[in-house]
Amino acid sequence: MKPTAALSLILALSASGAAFAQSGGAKTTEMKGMDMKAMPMDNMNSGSTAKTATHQATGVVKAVDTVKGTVTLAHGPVKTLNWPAMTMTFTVKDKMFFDKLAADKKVTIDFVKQGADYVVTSVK
Ligand SMILES: [Cu+2]
Repeated sequence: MKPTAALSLILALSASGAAFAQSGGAKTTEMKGMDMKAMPMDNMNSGSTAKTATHQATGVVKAVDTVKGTVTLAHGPVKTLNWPAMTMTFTVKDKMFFDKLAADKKVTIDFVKQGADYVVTSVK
């Protein structure tokens, strides 16, 4: 989870009542101890702090779906998002990128978070 997302979650929790405020110290510690690897990808989208930052990932293309406009990538760690290495699906809005995306090919992509999607903005 991004630090900003964790922070807003903590703020939301502590704002939700006196009961939380009293046990707030313990809750905060729990949040910080969360292991991101144990979290499904869906939960990574729960934060609402949608700041448009570009991230970069290098990995091997596992699958492309030109109809849905997606690419599945087994990528290495992404430090700007505190992501471990994983296999996940990115959204490809610009169909031109499919020229550079083929199964088993190693690529470096730039991507941004748009709503619940991670959208590819560049392929190298
Ligand atoms: Cu990922």
